[in-house]
Amino acid sequence: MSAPNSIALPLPFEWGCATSAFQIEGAASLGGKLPSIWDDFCTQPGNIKDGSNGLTACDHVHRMRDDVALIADLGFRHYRFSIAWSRVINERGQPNAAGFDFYKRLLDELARKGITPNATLFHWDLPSHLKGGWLNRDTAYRFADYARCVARELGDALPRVATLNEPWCSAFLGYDLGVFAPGHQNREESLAAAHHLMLAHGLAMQAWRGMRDDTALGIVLNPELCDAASDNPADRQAARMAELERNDVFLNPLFGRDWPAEMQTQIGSLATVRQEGDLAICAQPLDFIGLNYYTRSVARAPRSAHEKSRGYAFVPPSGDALPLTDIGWEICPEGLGRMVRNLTGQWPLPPIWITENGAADNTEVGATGECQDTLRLGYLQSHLAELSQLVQSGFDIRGYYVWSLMDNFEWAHGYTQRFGVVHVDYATQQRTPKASAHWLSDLMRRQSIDAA
Ligand code: PNW
Repeated sequence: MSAPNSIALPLPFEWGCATSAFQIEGAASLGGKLPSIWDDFCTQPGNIKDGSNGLTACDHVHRMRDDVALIADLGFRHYRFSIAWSRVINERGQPNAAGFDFYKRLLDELARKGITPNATLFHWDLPSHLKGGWLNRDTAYRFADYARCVARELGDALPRVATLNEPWCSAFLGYDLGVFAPGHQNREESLAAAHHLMLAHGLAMQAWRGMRDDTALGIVLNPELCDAASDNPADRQAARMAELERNDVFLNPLFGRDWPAEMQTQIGSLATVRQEGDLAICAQPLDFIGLNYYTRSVARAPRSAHEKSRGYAFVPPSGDALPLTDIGWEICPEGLGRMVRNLTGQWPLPPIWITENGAADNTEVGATGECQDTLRLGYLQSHLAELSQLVQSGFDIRGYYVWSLMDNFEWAHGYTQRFGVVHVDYATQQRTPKASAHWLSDLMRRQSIDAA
């Protein structure tokens, strides 16, 4: 299998793979690690499809050296991971040395293998002891304290840091749809959480820059590309509302713009949630923006009261319009291009990294010991072809990280969905690179040869 000629990216282009702490680490109470809201959420029956949790996950904390060796062997030169806030900060807000020690060893190991780290401070695993979670403004200030601590303890080894991963998921899946921790279903709460998350982002940027000025700082979003279910004006307005919620609520504050009026009217308590000067805090200059792209969505006009509170409802993909991955998401490579064009047309984005892209393909390891994940392979090929077109037409995209290095805890889906280019047998913790991993290795090797 060789790389198709349609994929050609100019160097220096960052090829990487991505993971997040809760999804792979395990060791949930080792060395004073405290619970997060995802630990709590997993204990409530019905929240996680297979009733599982993150207590062991991929046991990455104990297998870190081997996992880093695997990343290096596959030829990835960049690794995106997240730091578990509740591993490194204790209840009194002081650094937990044992927790930091794990990340110091990870960073040493990455450096030894010539892999550049790309760290995210918050990938949804909020420490449980922070009262009120993202509904409490104080959490934003605690996040800045945490950022300051990471800058002090690990900053020397971190060239690039993202504050938040996909704050839309934390706010809206967590506080409105209730499918993510903490599992609330309250529209006003989700908007308050969104504001506090962006405030936390801005405060953390300020806190980090107060400690050092040699780190590239940014944020990772998962912008929406939403098509209307029909040409009917009510459906078209619904698609617009979905994009406002997912894009404008997060991108506007980053560039000092207020929320769109349609979103402001959805939260009666806005005046008490937002304080004078908040917008200026959110709008810290960004060195980069990370964009995660998996699929497009389709919206229709709202019917139920809850749908009306948000102004839209999603139409679940049927597979008729576009083929689906195993998790049921449409495969829509041209959507990556449309999304990047939409965003760059509306906001003055800094350089872009595609910080996640990938597919659920639940193919198991076969009798021959190989994992032929052809669905994922096709998905990656079509999306990388789209990406190289974008780069060739001048969009400033500097890197691509596949989600994910290895199969892991897929949130509310538990271990039922496999996103890894490396297969994990959870009974033995054995790692087996899939066909997609071999193909990516080959592509990365050829790209570096071509550019030499
Ligand atoms: C992202 N949605 O999650 C996350 O950053 C990863 O942790 C996750 O494993 C990956 O994508 C695959 O799901 C999302 O429902 C989860 O729109 C759900 C949605 C979007 C992103």
